[in-house]
Amino acid sequence: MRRVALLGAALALVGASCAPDPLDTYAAPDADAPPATRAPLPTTTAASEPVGQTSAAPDDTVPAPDRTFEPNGDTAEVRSLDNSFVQQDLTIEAGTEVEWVNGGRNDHDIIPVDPTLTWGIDRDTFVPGAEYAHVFVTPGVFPYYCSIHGTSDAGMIGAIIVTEPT
Ligand SMILES: [Cu+2]
Repeated sequence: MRRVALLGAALALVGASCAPDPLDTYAAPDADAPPATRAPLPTTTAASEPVGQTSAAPDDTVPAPDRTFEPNGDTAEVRSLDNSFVQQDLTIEAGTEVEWVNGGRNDHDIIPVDPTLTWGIDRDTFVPGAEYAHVFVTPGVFPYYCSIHGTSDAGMIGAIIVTEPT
């Protein structure tokens, strides 16, 4: 009988001393911070939705893809010289066709830095005088380079900066 009483007292002590304290200290900081920082996000998403095309919206099993825009008929030219792209950083609206012209005396190539992208042209095809065109339909920054005269971040490099149509 005495043992049972002691055990009961010990359990009561353990329960009383451990449970409340950690909960109090964790609850306070978490309660305030997240709502303040997350509140603006839904507003931005909702505001931009009507502008874009919503063909992919119903499929909720796949992450939302980048927004794409139809070709707009505009073209912009980049000259591939020996050994630089002119102009090096070109800003266009989504839907614009970029046309690279090899205006040099040497072969060049055009390789996107992002290896998952499929546009570009190899040196066997992009000989002096050759042209290569690609329509950029997705807003973003697309760095590229010539692998013969540069690396992904130095030498003969360029970038297409694609903005959302106004
Ligand atoms: Cu080159």
